[in-house]
Amino acid sequence: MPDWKKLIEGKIALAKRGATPGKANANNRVPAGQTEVKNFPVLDMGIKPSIDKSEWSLRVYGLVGEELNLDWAAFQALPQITNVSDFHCVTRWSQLDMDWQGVRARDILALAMPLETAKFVTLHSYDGYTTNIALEALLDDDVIIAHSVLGQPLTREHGGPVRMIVPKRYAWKSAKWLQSIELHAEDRPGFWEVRGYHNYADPFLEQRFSDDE
Ligand SMILES: Nc1nc2c(c(=O)[nH]1)N[C@H]1C(S)=C(S)[C@@H](COP(=O)(O)O)O[C@H]1N2
Ligand SMILES: [Mo]
Repeated sequence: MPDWKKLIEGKIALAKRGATPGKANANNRVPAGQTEVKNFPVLDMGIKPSIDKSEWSLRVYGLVGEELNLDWAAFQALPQITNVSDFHCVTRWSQLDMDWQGVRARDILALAMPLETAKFVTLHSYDGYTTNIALEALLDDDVIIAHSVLGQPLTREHGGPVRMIVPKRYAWKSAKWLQSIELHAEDRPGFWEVRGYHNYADPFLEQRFSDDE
């Protein structure tokens, strides 16, 4: 059992610690308060579920016209893309040029035919983690349900078999070990969002905590 209290307090302390001025790179791709890294750190709550592809499925449910249950073969058969984006963790590291490969989230959502009333989403993960986001945000071109990065299938520690990638938000919105996508009419704060993290989480606006603008 991880020491939840310690993990949560430790992560919040990292996110709150003073910014490191002057570290933003020349093209301004590293947001304020972030430092560029190249070693792709691992960050999670310490439970790293092991899910075999033969047992893996992705469910889309809630306010949908047709509930969806994709197994691995069905997921692989969908149009595959590569999207290069930057990854910003609220604990103040950013890694640039991540070449995520997988299926556009909007292609998978379209298969489930979201109802008019569906406005918000909860991403549920195999480790029990949740995070919330507006449905519209998942329809962007760069949002990908990824199975590979840096030329390799996603390792278990980075969320394999499949994780969400939402480049325009801090990385806690990019749920690892993605299990299901639940659509609702109202917004339902997820694991970190109920613990004071910002609901929207734009790294370029430094929306770290709910009391930031
Ligand atoms: N399921 C799940 N997804 C998660 C987390 C988690 O604890 N569980 N942590 C989030 C946080 S805070 C970050 S910074 C990124 C880190 O991804 P990485 O470990 O691949 O670098 O995953 C996000 N997705
Ligand atoms: Mo994070």
